[in-house]
Amino acid sequence: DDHTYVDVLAVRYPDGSVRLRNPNIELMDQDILYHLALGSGSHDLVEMFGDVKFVCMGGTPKRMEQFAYTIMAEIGHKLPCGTTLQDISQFSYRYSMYKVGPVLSISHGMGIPSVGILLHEVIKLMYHAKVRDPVFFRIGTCGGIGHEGGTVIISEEAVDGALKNVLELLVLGKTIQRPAKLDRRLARELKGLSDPEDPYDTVTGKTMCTYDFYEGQGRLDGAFCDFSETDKMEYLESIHKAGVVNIEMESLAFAALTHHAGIKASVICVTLLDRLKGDQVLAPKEVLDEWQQRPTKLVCRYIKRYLQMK
Ligand code: R2B
Ligand code: URA
Repeated sequence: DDHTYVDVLAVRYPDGSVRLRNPNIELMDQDILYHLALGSGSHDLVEMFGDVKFVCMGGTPKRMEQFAYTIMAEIGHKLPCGTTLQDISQFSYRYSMYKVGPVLSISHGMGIPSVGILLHEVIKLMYHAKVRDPVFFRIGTCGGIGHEGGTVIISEEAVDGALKNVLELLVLGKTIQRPAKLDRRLARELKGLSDPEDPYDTVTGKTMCTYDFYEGQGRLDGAFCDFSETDKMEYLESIHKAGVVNIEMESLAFAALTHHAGIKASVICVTLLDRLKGDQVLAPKEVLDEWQQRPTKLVCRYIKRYLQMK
């Protein structure tokens, strides 16, 4: 609902399938999606991916494999007898990708460059496979700003380290800007699916996206630090006042590139700590593992609802 009618027309075909804002692709006799180990010449992408409806991304291959198994159980998807889930992109040695019926589960690595490369190829994959109206989710981790560890945060929009709501990219030596907008309605719908009985909060707000985990997020505990604890706290308090509820490292590219492609998208992260209280991730591994299931639960609920409505 953030798109104007004209905007949507420019980036979608009338049937809802993804149109590329790049005239070069349809002129090529094949398109190699190098980092996915797939290609339009070597694979029947319509046959393999034509039924995709949801694309879920998260940082690590292990978590996205787990997500694939979780969504498989939740939607009651059965694999052909005697087969197991396969990492479709295993021979890229870069990203992992699993397909469970209408759901793709893909790892995106850490940071804007990594998720950016993946989004170029996944958006092209949607185009080649003639997928209609796909919905993209990022399920991830973050640092909370005024929210304790274990809180689920749904992003309303993404901002950079200077609170700008745009992704800046250097193209041919010039900086271009793309608005980092997320689908507000989708964010509200996800918030509406949170269970009041959950023993943790689910909140919405602005997400800050940085190019670094340490200095870029105002941490005092990196290998380098040229600012004081007072400087750090002033900065964190100021972004808190500006409505920032969490910090992570991919939302800006995720929001900007999906928006540019006319694809509905949402970012749902769990906080690993409250950055107003510290820098180090201290929670034990078992606790961190349980927390990381929380954004997954919300997305599973959304997907299940959607499939039941059909
Ligand atoms: C959250 O966690 C990672 C850094 O630890 C990064 O990918 C992010 O956005
Ligand atoms: N991921 C981040 O980017 N920052 C944090 O503080 C925790 C996880």
